[in-house]
Amino acid sequence: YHFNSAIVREPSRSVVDGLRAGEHASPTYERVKAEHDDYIAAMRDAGVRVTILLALEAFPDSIFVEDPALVFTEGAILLRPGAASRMGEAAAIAPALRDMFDTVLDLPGDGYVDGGDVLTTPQGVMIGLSARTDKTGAEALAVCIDKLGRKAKLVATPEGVLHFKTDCSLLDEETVLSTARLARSGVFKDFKQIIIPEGEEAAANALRVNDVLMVPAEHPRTLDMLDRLGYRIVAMKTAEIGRIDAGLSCLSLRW
Ligand code: CIR
Repeated sequence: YHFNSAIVREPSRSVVDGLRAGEHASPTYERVKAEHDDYIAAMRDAGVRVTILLALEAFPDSIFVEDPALVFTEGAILLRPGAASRMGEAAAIAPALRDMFDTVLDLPGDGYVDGGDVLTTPQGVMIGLSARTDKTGAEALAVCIDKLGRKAKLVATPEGVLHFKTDCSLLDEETVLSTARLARSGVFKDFKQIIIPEGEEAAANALRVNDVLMVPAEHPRTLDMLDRLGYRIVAMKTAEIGRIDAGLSCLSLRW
């Protein structure tokens, strides 16, 4: 969670057509843009150098740069997003990554992985199998991660949850924030676990960046709980991006 650098992408006007699993009404471009501007400002306040890529009208979900690639200080990996409308986002972000990283690996084979399914921890990298990330893709990714000198392990995402990280985030070296439904699987048995209050599951996608913890602003009990635990909280509005199933981690690639 110590980061110097991040990549974000400006929302496109087409963001109103972003994918969503439920029946949510569309977000407005203006309100998404406002949430995105606040996010960039919060990242900079946290000491991160932010590179802003241009909007891509052809890809409504391309603001969620976390999904088509995975980055570490050691190098980047171009993924293959599991939603048909998002597959081209990997090629679109490739030139920026090749500019910024000496090593850029391509996910080999024909499997799928969304970066939202990948949780990097000091103990290793967890790859959640989901409707977007299949076993072929996850196994190929584990090989790439190994090449970059890290260890990866495949884990399960709860049924009906978009991404592994929809339901969890890393708070510090040894602590995760998790929904009860994900923690029940035992996946975090080697961590200290902080469980999200019932009904605030969407708060699980928080984002620790250096000294601060960005937390979705719409979840008062979670904010209060984390504040009491001593984290330096920055409450971030996520209601608009939430309409298209996104949270705070989705909006950047960090290293
Ligand atoms: C999608 O369904 O792909 C987007 N509407 C939301 C992606 C959220 N990304 C993430 O959690 N990493």
